[in-house]
Amino acid sequence: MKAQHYVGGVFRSDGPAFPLIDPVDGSELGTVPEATREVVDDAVTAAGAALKGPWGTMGAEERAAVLRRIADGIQARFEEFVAAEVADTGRPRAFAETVDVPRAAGNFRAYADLLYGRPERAYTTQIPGWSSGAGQALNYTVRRPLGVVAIISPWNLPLLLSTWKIAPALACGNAVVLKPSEETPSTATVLAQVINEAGLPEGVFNLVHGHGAGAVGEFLTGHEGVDAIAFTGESATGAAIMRNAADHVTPVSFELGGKNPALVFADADLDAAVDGTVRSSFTHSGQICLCTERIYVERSVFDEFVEKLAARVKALDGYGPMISAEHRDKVLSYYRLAKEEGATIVAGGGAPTFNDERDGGFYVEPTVLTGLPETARTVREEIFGPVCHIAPFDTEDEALALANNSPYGLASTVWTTNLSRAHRVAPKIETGIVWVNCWNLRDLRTPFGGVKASGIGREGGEYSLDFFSEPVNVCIQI
Ligand code: NAD
Ligand code: 6OD
Repeated sequence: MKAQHYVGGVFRSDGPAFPLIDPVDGSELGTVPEATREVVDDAVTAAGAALKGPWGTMGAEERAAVLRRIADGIQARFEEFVAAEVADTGRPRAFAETVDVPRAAGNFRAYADLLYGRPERAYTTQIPGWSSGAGQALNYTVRRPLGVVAIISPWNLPLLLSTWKIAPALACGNAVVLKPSEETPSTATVLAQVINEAGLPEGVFNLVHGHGAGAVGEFLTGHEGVDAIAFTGESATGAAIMRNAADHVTPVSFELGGKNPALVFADADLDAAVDGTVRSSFTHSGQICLCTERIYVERSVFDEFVEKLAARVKALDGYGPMISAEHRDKVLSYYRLAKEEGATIVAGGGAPTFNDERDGGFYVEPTVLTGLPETARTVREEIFGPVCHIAPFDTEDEALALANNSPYGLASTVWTTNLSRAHRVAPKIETGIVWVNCWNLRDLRTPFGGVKASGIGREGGEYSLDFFSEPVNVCIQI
Protein backbone atom coordinates (compact mmCIF):
# COMPACT_ATOMS: atom_id res chain seq x y z
CA MET A 1 0.00 0.00 0.00
CA LYS A 2 1.44 3.36 -1.08
CA ALA A 3 0.39 6.14 1.29
CA GLN A 4 -0.86 9.24 -0.52
CA HIS A 5 -2.46 12.53 0.43
CA TYR A 6 -5.98 13.13 -0.86
CA VAL A 7 -6.74 16.82 -1.34
CA GLY A 8 -9.72 18.33 -3.14
CA GLY A 9 -10.56 14.97 -4.69
CA VAL A 10 -7.02 14.40 -6.04
CA PHE A 11 -4.41 11.90 -4.83
CA ARG A 12 -0.91 13.34 -4.55
CA SER A 13 2.42 12.46 -2.95
CA ASP A 14 4.28 15.72 -2.59
CA GLY A 15 6.54 16.46 0.36
CA PRO A 16 9.66 14.69 1.57
CA ALA A 17 9.27 10.93 2.13
CA PHE A 18 9.88 9.18 5.46
CA PRO A 19 10.16 5.41 6.00
CA LEU A 20 7.30 3.24 7.25
CA ILE A 21 8.66 0.48 9.49
CA ASP A 22 7.17 -2.99 9.99
CA PRO A 23 6.91 -3.50 13.79
CA VAL A 24 7.01 -7.30 13.35
CA ASP A 25 10.59 -7.45 12.07
CA GLY A 26 11.89 -3.88 11.82
CA SER A 27 12.06 -3.94 8.00
CA GLU A 28 11.01 -1.01 5.80
CA LEU A 29 7.49 -1.42 4.40
CA GLY A 30 7.67 1.63 2.15
CA THR A 31 7.71 5.39 2.44
CA VAL A 32 5.14 8.02 3.39
CA PRO A 33 4.99 11.56 2.00
CA GLU A 34 5.24 14.25 4.69
CA ALA A 35 2.72 16.98 3.88
CA THR A 36 4.25 20.45 3.74
CA ARG A 37 2.49 23.57 4.97
CA GLU A 38 1.40 24.13 1.37
CA VAL A 39 -0.32 20.72 1.18
CA VAL A 40 -2.10 21.45 4.48
CA ASP A 41 -3.20 24.88 3.18
CA ASP A 42 -4.54 23.25 0.02
CA ALA A 43 -6.47 20.68 2.07
CA VAL A 44 -8.04 23.29 4.36
CA THR A 45 -8.89 25.51 1.37
CA ALA A 46 -10.44 22.57 -0.49
CA ALA A 47 -12.51 21.68 2.59
CA GLY A 48 -13.70 25.27 3.00
CA ALA A 49 -14.65 25.47 -0.68
CA ALA A 50 -16.52 22.16 -0.51
CA LEU A 51 -18.84 23.57 2.14
CA LYS A 52 -20.01 26.16 -0.40
CA GLY A 53 -20.73 23.47 -3.02
CA PRO A 54 -23.43 20.78 -3.19
CA TRP A 55 -22.41 19.33 0.19
CA GLY A 56 -23.54 22.54 1.89
CA THR A 57 -27.14 22.08 0.76
CA MET A 58 -27.40 18.29 0.67
CA GLY A 59 -30.29 16.93 2.74
CA ALA A 60 -29.89 14.47 5.61
CA GLU A 61 -31.30 11.63 3.52
CA GLU A 62 -28.65 12.04 0.81
CA ARG A 63 -25.88 12.43 3.38
CA ALA A 64 -27.03 9.23 5.07
CA ALA A 65 -26.95 7.49 1.66
CA VAL A 66 -23.33 8.62 1.11
CA LEU A 67 -22.34 7.27 4.54
CA ARG A 68 -23.93 3.92 3.66
CA ARG A 69 -22.02 3.81 0.37
CA ILE A 70 -18.78 4.39 2.27
CA ALA A 71 -19.69 1.55 4.67
CA ASP A 72 -20.40 -0.71 1.68
CA GLY A 73 -17.10 0.33 0.10
CA ILE A 74 -15.22 -0.65 3.26
CA GLN A 75 -16.99 -4.00 3.28
CA ALA A 76 -16.19 -4.55 -0.41
CA ARG A 77 -12.47 -3.96 0.21
CA PHE A 78 -12.43 -5.76 3.57
CA GLU A 79 -9.30 -7.80 2.78
CA GLU A 80 -7.35 -4.76 1.62
CA PHE A 81 -8.16 -2.91 4.86
CA VAL A 82 -7.22 -5.94 6.96
CA ALA A 83 -3.90 -6.36 5.14
CA ALA A 84 -3.06 -2.65 5.46
CA GLU A 85 -3.89 -2.51 9.20
CA VAL A 86 -1.94 -5.71 9.91
CA ALA A 87 1.08 -4.48 7.94
CA ASP A 88 1.26 -1.09 9.69
CA THR A 89 0.64 -2.32 13.23
CA GLY A 90 1.76 -5.97 13.32
CA ARG A 91 -1.49 -6.81 15.12
CA PRO A 92 -2.91 -10.34 14.84
CA ARG A 93 -5.03 -10.70 11.67
CA ALA A 94 -8.03 -11.85 13.68
CA PHE A 95 -8.09 -8.53 15.53
CA ALA A 96 -8.26 -6.53 12.29
CA GLU A 97 -10.89 -8.93 10.91
CA THR A 98 -13.15 -8.87 13.95
CA VAL A 99 -12.58 -5.41 15.41
CA ASP A 100 -10.95 -2.78 13.19
CA VAL A 101 -12.59 -3.24 9.82
CA PRO A 102 -16.13 -4.27 10.89
CA ARG A 103 -16.22 -1.34 13.33
CA ALA A 104 -15.07 1.09 10.61
CA ALA A 105 -18.00 0.06 8.41
CA GLY A 106 -20.21 0.01 11.51
CA ASN A 107 -19.23 3.58 12.40
CA PHE A 108 -20.53 4.86 9.05
CA ARG A 109 -23.69 2.73 9.28
CA ALA A 110 -24.39 3.86 12.84
CA TYR A 111 -24.25 7.53 11.89
CA ALA A 112 -26.26 6.99 8.71
CA ASP A 113 -28.96 5.38 10.90
CA LEU A 114 -28.80 8.10 13.51
CA LEU A 115 -28.98 10.82 10.90
CA TYR A 116 -31.81 9.20 9.02
CA GLY A 117 -33.89 8.63 12.10
CA ARG A 118 -33.04 11.91 13.80
CA PRO A 119 -35.91 14.25 14.44
CA GLU A 120 -34.51 17.78 14.27
CA ARG A 121 -34.72 18.95 17.83
CA ALA A 122 -36.73 22.14 17.74
CA TYR A 123 -37.31 24.04 20.93
CA THR A 124 -40.18 26.46 20.49
CA THR A 125 -41.55 29.10 22.76
CA GLN A 126 -44.88 30.47 21.72
CA ILE A 127 -47.65 32.62 23.10
CA PRO A 128 -47.17 33.79 25.82
CA GLY A 129 -43.51 34.64 25.55
CA TRP A 130 -40.86 34.17 28.29
CA SER A 131 -41.81 37.38 30.07
CA SER A 132 -44.97 39.40 29.62
CA GLY A 133 -43.05 42.60 28.80
CA ALA A 134 -41.20 40.93 25.92
CA GLY A 135 -44.28 40.33 23.80
CA GLN A 136 -44.89 37.14 21.89
CA ALA A 137 -42.15 35.33 20.07
CA LEU A 138 -41.51 32.10 18.28
CA ASN A 139 -38.11 30.59 19.05
CA TYR A 140 -36.71 27.69 17.14
CA THR A 141 -33.32 26.02 16.91
CA VAL A 142 -31.43 25.04 13.81
CA ARG A 143 -28.29 22.91 13.98
CA ARG A 144 -25.60 23.75 11.49
CA PRO A 145 -22.22 22.18 10.79
CA LEU A 146 -19.11 23.63 12.40
CA GLY A 147 -17.34 23.95 9.04
CA VAL A 148 -13.85 22.55 8.41
CA VAL A 149 -13.01 19.89 10.98
CA ALA A 150 -9.44 18.69 11.58
CA ILE A 151 -9.29 15.09 12.77
CA ILE A 152 -6.03 13.89 14.30
CA SER A 153 -5.86 10.19 15.11
CA PRO A 154 -3.41 7.83 16.84
CA TRP A 155 -1.69 4.62 15.74
CA ASN A 156 -3.31 2.10 18.07
CA LEU A 157 -6.70 1.70 16.33
CA PRO A 158 -6.02 3.69 13.18
CA LEU A 159 -9.09 2.91 11.07
CA LEU A 160 -11.55 2.41 13.93
CA LEU A 161 -10.71 5.69 15.63
CA SER A 162 -10.48 7.89 12.54
CA THR A 163 -13.83 6.64 11.16
CA TRP A 164 -15.35 7.07 14.63
CA LYS A 165 -14.89 10.83 14.08
CA ILE A 166 -15.17 11.11 10.29
CA ALA A 167 -18.63 9.48 10.18
CA PRO A 168 -20.39 11.87 12.60
CA ALA A 169 -18.47 14.87 11.24
CA LEU A 170 -19.77 14.09 7.73
CA ALA A 171 -23.22 13.19 9.07
CA CYS A 172 -23.50 16.74 10.40
CA GLY A 173 -22.48 18.26 7.05
CA ASN A 174 -18.90 19.29 7.89
CA ALA A 175 -15.86 19.01 5.63
CA VAL A 176 -12.94 17.02 7.04
CA VAL A 177 -9.15 17.09 6.94
CA LEU A 178 -7.77 13.89 8.46
CA LYS A 179 -4.21 13.50 9.70
CA PRO A 180 -3.62 9.89 10.74
CA SER A 181 -0.64 8.86 12.82
CA GLU A 182 2.65 8.90 10.94
CA GLU A 183 3.13 5.30 12.13
CA THR A 184 -0.10 4.02 10.49
CA PRO A 185 -0.94 5.82 7.24
CA SER A 186 -2.17 2.91 5.13
CA THR A 187 -5.83 2.26 6.00
CA ALA A 188 -6.49 6.02 5.79
CA THR A 189 -5.25 5.93 2.21
CA VAL A 190 -7.54 3.01 1.31
CA LEU A 191 -10.38 4.85 3.04
CA ALA A 192 -9.73 7.92 0.86
CA GLN A 193 -10.04 5.67 -2.20
CA VAL A 194 -13.34 4.27 -0.90
CA ILE A 195 -14.65 7.76 -0.17
CA ASN A 196 -13.56 8.90 -3.63
CA GLU A 197 -15.54 6.03 -5.17
CA ALA A 198 -18.57 6.66 -2.92
CA GLY A 199 -19.29 9.95 -4.66
CA LEU A 200 -18.65 12.38 -1.81
CA PRO A 201 -18.25 15.81 -3.45
CA GLU A 202 -14.57 16.66 -3.89
CA GLY A 203 -12.96 18.49 -0.99
CA VAL A 204 -15.46 17.21 1.61
CA PHE A 205 -12.92 14.65 2.80
CA ASN A 206 -9.18 15.34 2.67
CA LEU A 207 -6.22 13.35 3.94
CA VAL A 208 -2.76 14.67 4.79
CA HIS A 209 0.05 12.47 6.06
CA GLY A 210 2.95 13.34 8.32
CA HIS A 211 4.15 13.99 11.83
CA GLY A 212 2.57 15.94 14.67
CA ALA A 213 4.78 18.36 16.58
CA GLY A 214 6.43 21.01 14.38
CA ALA A 215 4.80 19.43 11.33
CA VAL A 216 1.43 18.62 9.74
CA GLY A 217 -0.40 18.11 13.04
CA GLU A 218 0.70 21.50 14.29
CA PHE A 219 0.08 23.26 10.94
CA LEU A 220 -3.44 21.88 10.92
CA THR A 221 -4.46 22.50 14.52
CA GLY A 222 -3.15 26.09 14.40
CA HIS A 223 -4.71 26.82 11.00
CA GLU A 224 -7.11 29.75 10.89
CA GLY A 225 -9.26 27.95 8.31
CA VAL A 226 -9.97 25.07 10.71
CA ASP A 227 -13.23 25.50 12.64
CA ALA A 228 -12.96 22.54 15.05
CA ILE A 229 -10.47 19.89 16.13
CA ALA A 230 -11.31 16.32 17.07
CA PHE A 231 -8.25 14.60 18.52
CA THR A 232 -7.44 11.19 19.97
CA GLY A 233 -4.03 10.61 21.50
CA GLU A 234 -1.84 11.28 24.51
CA SER A 235 -2.91 13.79 27.14
CA ALA A 236 0.33 15.78 26.69
CA THR A 237 -0.37 16.04 22.96
CA GLY A 238 -3.89 17.22 23.75
CA ALA A 239 -2.43 19.98 25.91
CA ALA A 240 -0.07 21.03 23.09
CA ILE A 241 -2.97 21.08 20.60
CA MET A 242 -5.08 23.13 22.99
CA ARG A 243 -2.31 25.73 23.27
CA ASN A 244 -2.01 25.82 19.48
CA ALA A 245 -5.78 26.06 18.99
CA ALA A 246 -6.13 28.86 21.54
CA ASP A 247 -5.05 31.60 19.12
CA HIS A 248 -8.13 31.00 16.98
CA VAL A 249 -10.36 29.87 19.87
CA THR A 250 -10.96 26.65 17.93
CA PRO A 251 -13.29 24.21 19.73
CA VAL A 252 -11.81 20.84 20.63
CA SER A 253 -13.07 17.34 21.35
CA PHE A 254 -10.40 15.26 23.06
CA GLU A 255 -10.10 11.51 23.74
CA LEU A 256 -6.86 11.21 25.70
CA GLY A 257 -4.80 8.81 27.79
CA GLY A 258 -5.71 6.68 30.79
CA LYS A 259 -4.41 4.65 33.70
CA ASN A 260 -7.50 2.54 34.01
CA PRO A 261 -8.37 0.75 37.27
CA ALA A 262 -10.16 -2.55 37.82
CA LEU A 263 -11.74 -3.43 41.18
CA VAL A 264 -12.09 -7.13 41.97
CA PHE A 265 -14.28 -7.79 45.01
CA ALA A 266 -14.18 -11.06 46.97
CA ASP A 267 -17.79 -11.72 45.91
CA ALA A 268 -16.81 -11.70 42.22
CA ASP A 269 -16.89 -14.75 39.98
CA LEU A 270 -13.10 -15.00 40.18
CA ASP A 271 -12.60 -17.03 37.02
CA ALA A 272 -14.68 -14.53 35.06
CA ALA A 273 -12.66 -11.70 36.61
CA VAL A 274 -9.39 -13.39 35.60
CA ASP A 275 -10.70 -14.02 32.06
CA GLY A 276 -11.91 -10.45 31.80
CA THR A 277 -8.63 -9.07 33.08
CA VAL A 278 -6.59 -11.07 30.58
CA ARG A 279 -8.67 -9.30 27.93
CA SER A 280 -8.74 -5.89 29.56
CA SER A 281 -5.01 -5.69 30.27
CA PHE A 282 -3.51 -7.61 27.34
CA THR A 283 -5.75 -7.20 24.28
CA HIS A 284 -3.70 -5.69 21.44
CA SER A 285 -0.66 -5.99 23.72
CA GLY A 286 -2.16 -3.37 26.04
CA GLN A 287 -2.17 -0.72 23.31
CA ILE A 288 -5.81 0.27 23.75
CA CYS A 289 -6.64 3.39 25.71
CA LEU A 290 -9.24 1.40 27.68
CA CYS A 291 -6.79 -1.26 28.87
CA THR A 292 -6.50 -1.90 32.59
CA GLU A 293 -3.09 -1.04 34.07
CA ARG A 294 -4.08 -0.87 37.78
CA ILE A 295 -5.88 -3.78 39.41
CA TYR A 296 -7.12 -3.67 43.00
CA VAL A 297 -8.20 -7.00 44.52
CA GLU A 298 -9.93 -7.58 47.86
CA ARG A 299 -7.31 -9.05 50.21
CA SER A 300 -9.08 -12.37 50.90
CA VAL A 301 -8.83 -13.36 47.20
CA PHE A 302 -5.66 -11.42 46.32
CA ASP A 303 -3.21 -14.37 46.26
CA GLU A 304 -5.59 -16.59 44.30
CA PHE A 305 -6.27 -13.86 41.74
CA VAL A 306 -2.56 -13.07 41.27
CA GLU A 307 -1.68 -16.73 40.87
CA LYS A 308 -4.46 -17.39 38.34
CA LEU A 309 -3.76 -14.24 36.33
CA ALA A 310 0.00 -14.85 36.28
CA ALA A 311 -0.53 -18.42 35.00
CA ARG A 312 -2.73 -17.16 32.17
CA VAL A 313 -0.35 -14.34 31.26
CA LYS A 314 2.71 -16.62 31.18
CA ALA A 315 0.83 -18.81 28.68
CA LEU A 316 -0.07 -15.94 26.30
CA ASP A 317 1.33 -16.36 22.80
CA GLY A 318 0.58 -15.05 19.33
CA TYR A 319 0.54 -11.50 20.66
CA GLY A 320 1.57 -8.54 18.51
CA PRO A 321 4.49 -6.13 18.87
CA MET A 322 4.67 -2.58 20.16
CA ILE A 323 4.08 -0.10 17.35
CA SER A 324 7.68 1.13 17.11
CA ALA A 325 11.20 0.69 18.48
CA GLU A 326 10.66 3.94 20.39
CA HIS A 327 7.47 2.68 22.04
CA ARG A 328 9.08 -0.71 22.79
CA ASP A 329 11.93 1.14 24.50
CA LYS A 330 9.46 3.24 26.49
CA VAL A 331 7.59 0.17 27.75
CA LEU A 332 10.83 -1.65 28.60
CA SER A 333 12.03 1.44 30.47
CA TYR A 334 8.93 1.12 32.68
CA TYR A 335 9.72 -2.56 33.28
CA ARG A 336 13.19 -1.48 34.51
CA LEU A 337 11.69 1.38 36.53
CA ALA A 338 9.22 -1.02 38.17
CA LYS A 339 12.15 -3.16 39.37
CA GLU A 340 13.99 -0.07 40.67
CA GLU A 341 10.79 1.01 42.46
CA GLY A 342 10.68 -2.37 44.22
CA ALA A 343 8.10 -4.34 42.21
CA THR A 344 7.80 -8.09 42.32
CA ILE A 345 7.69 -9.36 38.73
CA VAL A 346 5.06 -12.10 38.75
CA ALA A 347 5.11 -12.67 34.98
CA GLY A 348 7.18 -11.35 32.07
CA GLY A 349 9.28 -8.27 32.74
CA GLY A 350 11.48 -8.17 29.63
CA ALA A 351 11.65 -8.67 25.87
CA PRO A 352 10.94 -12.14 24.44
CA THR A 353 13.24 -14.12 22.15
CA PHE A 354 11.54 -16.03 19.32
CA ASN A 355 14.52 -17.17 17.23
CA ASP A 356 12.79 -15.98 14.07
CA GLU A 357 12.27 -12.67 12.20
CA ARG A 358 10.30 -11.28 15.17
CA ASP A 359 13.59 -10.83 17.03
CA GLY A 360 14.13 -7.82 14.73
CA GLY A 361 10.69 -6.49 15.74
CA PHE A 362 9.40 -4.54 18.70
CA TYR A 363 8.01 -7.15 21.10
CA VAL A 364 7.81 -7.00 24.89
CA GLU A 365 6.63 -9.68 27.28
CA PRO A 366 3.15 -9.48 28.82
CA THR A 367 3.96 -8.50 32.39
CA VAL A 368 2.28 -8.68 35.80
CA LEU A 369 3.65 -6.68 38.73
CA THR A 370 2.82 -6.53 42.43
CA GLY A 371 4.25 -4.87 45.52
CA LEU A 372 4.49 -1.22 44.45
CA PRO A 373 3.26 1.72 46.53
CA GLU A 374 0.59 3.96 45.00
CA THR A 375 3.19 6.72 44.67
CA ALA A 376 5.34 4.66 42.27
CA ARG A 377 5.57 6.16 38.78
CA THR A 378 4.81 2.71 37.36
CA VAL A 379 1.42 2.86 39.11
CA ARG A 380 0.67 6.50 38.25
CA GLU A 381 1.84 6.94 34.64
CA GLU A 382 0.25 5.54 31.49
CA ILE A 383 2.58 2.88 30.02
CA PHE A 384 0.37 1.77 27.10
CA GLY A 385 1.81 -1.73 26.94
CA PRO A 386 0.94 -5.27 28.07
CA VAL A 387 1.43 -4.65 31.77
CA CYS A 388 -0.62 -4.36 34.94
CA HIS A 389 0.10 -3.84 38.61
CA ILE A 390 -2.04 -5.64 41.23
CA ALA A 391 -2.52 -4.35 44.79
CA PRO A 392 -4.77 -5.52 47.64
CA PHE A 393 -7.55 -3.56 49.38
CA ASP A 394 -9.64 -4.20 52.49
CA THR A 395 -12.82 -2.14 52.19
CA GLU A 396 -15.11 -0.77 49.49
CA ASP A 397 -14.23 2.81 50.46
CA GLU A 398 -10.53 2.04 50.20
CA ALA A 399 -11.05 0.43 46.78
CA LEU A 400 -12.84 3.55 45.55
CA ALA A 401 -10.16 5.84 46.94
CA LEU A 402 -7.45 3.81 45.20
CA ALA A 403 -9.33 3.77 41.89
CA ASN A 404 -9.87 7.53 42.02
CA ASN A 405 -6.31 8.38 43.06
CA SER A 406 -5.18 9.16 39.51
CA PRO A 407 -4.79 12.19 37.28
CA TYR A 408 -6.61 10.17 34.59
CA GLY A 409 -10.27 9.10 34.37
CA LEU A 410 -11.06 7.20 31.20
CA ALA A 411 -12.47 3.73 31.92
CA SER A 412 -12.82 1.33 34.85
CA THR A 413 -14.01 -2.21 35.45
CA VAL A 414 -15.78 -3.58 38.51
CA TRP A 415 -15.99 -7.32 39.22
CA THR A 416 -18.69 -8.26 41.75
CA THR A 417 -21.79 -10.46 41.94
CA ASN A 418 -23.37 -8.14 44.51
CA LEU A 419 -25.90 -6.04 42.59
CA SER A 420 -26.20 -3.38 45.27
CA ARG A 421 -22.44 -3.01 45.44
CA ALA A 422 -22.22 -2.65 41.66
CA HIS A 423 -24.78 0.17 41.66
CA ARG A 424 -23.21 1.79 44.73
CA VAL A 425 -19.65 1.72 43.44
CA ALA A 426 -20.07 2.42 39.70
CA PRO A 427 -21.29 6.03 39.92
CA LYS A 428 -18.56 6.89 42.44
CA ILE A 429 -15.65 5.92 40.21
CA GLU A 430 -14.16 8.99 38.56
CA THR A 431 -14.02 7.66 35.01
CA GLY A 432 -16.14 8.42 31.96
CA ILE A 433 -16.94 4.73 31.43
CA VAL A 434 -17.54 2.05 34.08
CA TRP A 435 -17.88 -1.57 32.98
CA VAL A 436 -19.38 -4.04 35.48
CA ASN A 437 -18.45 -7.71 35.00
CA CYS A 438 -17.30 -6.96 31.45
CA TRP A 439 -14.83 -4.84 29.53
CA ASN A 440 -15.08 -2.86 26.31
CA LEU A 441 -18.63 -3.99 25.68
CA ARG A 442 -19.59 -1.25 23.24
CA ASP A 443 -22.89 0.26 22.20
CA LEU A 444 -22.15 3.04 19.71
CA ARG A 445 -25.02 5.19 21.01
CA THR A 446 -23.61 5.56 24.54
CA PRO A 447 -21.42 8.45 25.72
CA PHE A 448 -17.74 7.60 25.29
CA GLY A 449 -14.93 9.67 26.78
CA GLY A 450 -12.88 10.52 29.81
CA VAL A 451 -12.83 12.86 32.80
CA LYS A 452 -9.79 14.63 34.32
CA ALA A 453 -6.72 14.31 32.06
CA SER A 454 -8.47 11.68 29.92
CA GLY A 455 -10.41 14.02 27.73
CA ILE A 456 -12.81 16.81 26.95
CA GLY A 457 -16.30 16.06 25.70
CA ARG A 458 -18.03 12.86 24.71
CA GLU A 459 -18.26 10.86 21.51
CA GLY A 460 -20.87 8.30 20.51
CA GLY A 461 -24.39 8.57 19.13
CA GLU A 462 -26.02 11.93 19.72
CA TYR A 463 -23.00 13.09 21.74
CA SER A 464 -20.84 13.17 18.61
CA LEU A 465 -23.59 14.84 16.60
CA ASP A 466 -23.77 17.50 19.31
CA PHE A 467 -20.05 18.24 19.04
CA PHE A 468 -19.96 18.30 15.25
CA SER A 469 -22.90 20.70 14.91
CA GLU A 470 -23.82 23.99 16.50
CA PRO A 471 -27.30 24.93 17.76
CA VAL A 472 -28.44 28.32 16.50
CA ASN A 473 -31.44 30.08 17.99
CA VAL A 474 -33.82 31.95 15.70
CA CYS A 475 -36.21 34.28 17.51
CA ILE A 476 -39.15 35.78 15.60
CA GLN A 477 -41.24 38.43 17.24
CA ILE A 478 -44.91 37.94 16.59
P1 NAD B 1 0.10 10.83 20.23
O1 NAD B 1 -0.55 11.88 21.05
O2 NAD B 1 1.55 10.71 20.25
O3 NAD B 1 -0.28 11.05 18.68
C1 NAD B 1 -1.62 11.10 18.25
C2 NAD B 1 -1.69 11.94 16.98
O4 NAD B 1 -1.34 13.27 17.29
C3 NAD B 1 -0.73 11.48 15.87
O5 NAD B 1 -1.39 11.62 14.64
C4 NAD B 1 0.39 12.48 16.00
O6 NAD B 1 1.10 12.70 14.80
C5 NAD B 1 -0.36 13.74 16.39
N1 NAD B 1 0.43 14.74 17.09
C6 NAD B 1 1.49 14.56 17.92
N2 NAD B 1 1.94 15.74 18.38
C7 NAD B 1 1.13 16.69 17.84
C8 NAD B 1 1.07 18.11 17.95
N3 NAD B 1 1.91 18.78 18.72
N4 NAD B 1 0.12 18.78 17.28
C9 NAD B 1 -0.79 18.09 16.51
N5 NAD B 1 -0.77 16.76 16.35
C10 NAD B 1 0.17 16.06 17.03
O7 NAD B 1 -0.62 9.48 20.60
P2 NAD B 1 -0.28 8.03 20.07
O8 NAD B 1 1.04 7.63 20.66
O9 NAD B 1 -0.46 7.99 18.60
O10 NAD B 1 -1.46 7.17 20.72
C11 NAD B 1 -1.39 6.62 22.00
C12 NAD B 1 -2.06 7.54 23.00
O11 NAD B 1 -3.39 7.79 22.59
C13 NAD B 1 -2.18 6.94 24.39
O12 NAD B 1 -1.96 7.95 25.34
C14 NAD B 1 -3.63 6.49 24.46
O13 NAD B 1 -4.16 6.38 25.74
C15 NAD B 1 -4.30 7.55 23.67
N6 NAD B 1 -5.58 7.09 23.13
C16 NAD B 1 -6.74 7.53 23.71
C17 NAD B 1 -7.98 7.07 23.24
C18 NAD B 1 -9.28 7.49 23.85
O14 NAD B 1 -10.34 7.21 23.28
N7 NAD B 1 -9.29 8.16 24.98
C19 NAD B 1 -8.01 6.19 22.16
C20 NAD B 1 -6.80 5.76 21.61
C21 NAD B 1 -5.59 6.23 22.10
O1 6OD C 1 -14.81 1.86 20.86
C1 6OD C 1 -14.66 3.07 20.66
O2 6OD C 1 -15.56 3.77 20.18
C2 6OD C 1 -13.39 3.73 20.99
N1 6OD C 1 -13.36 5.06 20.79
C3 6OD C 1 -12.35 3.02 21.46
C4 6OD C 1 -11.13 3.60 21.84
C5 6OD C 1 -10.10 2.81 22.18
C6 6OD C 1 -8.84 3.35 22.53
O3 6OD C 1 -7.78 2.89 22.21
